[in-house]
Amino acid sequence: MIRRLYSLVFIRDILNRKVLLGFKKRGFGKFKWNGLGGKVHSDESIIDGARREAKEEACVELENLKYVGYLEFQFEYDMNDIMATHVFCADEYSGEIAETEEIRPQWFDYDKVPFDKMWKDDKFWFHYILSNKLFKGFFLFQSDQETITHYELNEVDKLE
Ligand code: 8OG
Repeated sequence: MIRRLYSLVFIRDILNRKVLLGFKKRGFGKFKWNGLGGKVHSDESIIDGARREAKEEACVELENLKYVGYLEFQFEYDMNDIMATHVFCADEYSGEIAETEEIRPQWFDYDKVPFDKMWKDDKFWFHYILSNKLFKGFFLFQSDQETITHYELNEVDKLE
């Protein structure tokens, strides 16, 4: 089994109850809204990977990242491969949020998150992001990347 490391970051505007999502213009997850993130490089920590992706995808600098969730994704087309995704929240940033070649960023009200245009699992765990809870999950998708065959999801007290 190969576990590949990924980061996923949600920037929150707690005061105004908004969360920043990016519309992915190309590659894996194309045409979906998602947090910022991607593959962690072999020469960086997961948190540094999360920071680098936020900068590359939406031009923002993040300091205080909170580790809030751990999700594993598996697709039936390759059962040997697990995408081990470390989920972070950030409540402050510097720099100017901007569109890039890969991502069109946009703020969404907490109650207007576009679940019908996101990965199918997101609606199961997104409430944890908005309520400051820690979580762990596993989602097995059919090869179409749209149908969830099996999942496990839990709120946890701590993440290792
Ligand atoms: O580098 P690339 O953009 O391909 O990385 C994939 C990103 O997508 C990475 O941040 C992890 C994230 N991701 C998945 N599956 C899912 C999913 O089901 N839901 C969400 N919200 N993000 C996902 O790979």
